Amino acid sequence: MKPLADCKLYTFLDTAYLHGRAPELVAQQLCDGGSDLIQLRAKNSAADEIRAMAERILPVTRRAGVGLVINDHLEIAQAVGAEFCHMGQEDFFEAGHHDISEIRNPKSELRIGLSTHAPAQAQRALVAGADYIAIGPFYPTGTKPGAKPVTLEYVRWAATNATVPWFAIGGINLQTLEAVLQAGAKRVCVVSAILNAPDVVKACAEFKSRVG
Ligand code: TZP
Ligand code: MG
Repeated sequence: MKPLADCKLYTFLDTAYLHGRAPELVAQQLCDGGSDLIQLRAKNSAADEIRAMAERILPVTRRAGVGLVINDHLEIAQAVGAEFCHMGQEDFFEAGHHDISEIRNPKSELRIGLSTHAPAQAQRALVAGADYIAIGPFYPTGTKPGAKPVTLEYVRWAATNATVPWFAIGGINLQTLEAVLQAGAKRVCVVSAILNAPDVVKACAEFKSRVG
């Protein structure tokens, strides 16, 4: 896969939006549309189902040179050989961790991303040694109902202060994208605007052409 700093479009295989489609098929469409990273996010699936899905997706992402991120499940990410695991504030800091070295197997190449919702959370994620951070949500989103949107001021803060690659997330669609880019984002996460589009490859490619 390309260096993380060059990864601009981070898309998702969120099982809530699959509507019966095979995960490896959608993974192929996300790759064909130009995703640089793909996260497997399966909030309502059991660990063995998530592992089985990851094993079906990984050959697709590998062939395309796209990094696979496993949400929440560190052991699965490590076991299947995914490139990344993504964790929220509650999975990491609120679970009592302070430094990524506490959870990373020193023999593994697994990289860790952390969600952040405010500059103070970003600062502690950077100190903890996160390989990347996600910042947001910027707009209300059905993908994470109840998450309170933050202002674009947070993008401006990250543009000046973040020392690892950072991705803007939350309610980003082809209409809201411009404001996020204008505020200084260079990398974005897009979930529903791509997975709910009539043509996933085309939607993905549209975002890719806008973020470079
Ligand atoms: N974390 C913050 S917002 C969000 C996550 C996982 C969901 C983003 O989904 P969408 O559909 O792109 O708004
Ligand atoms: Mg989580």
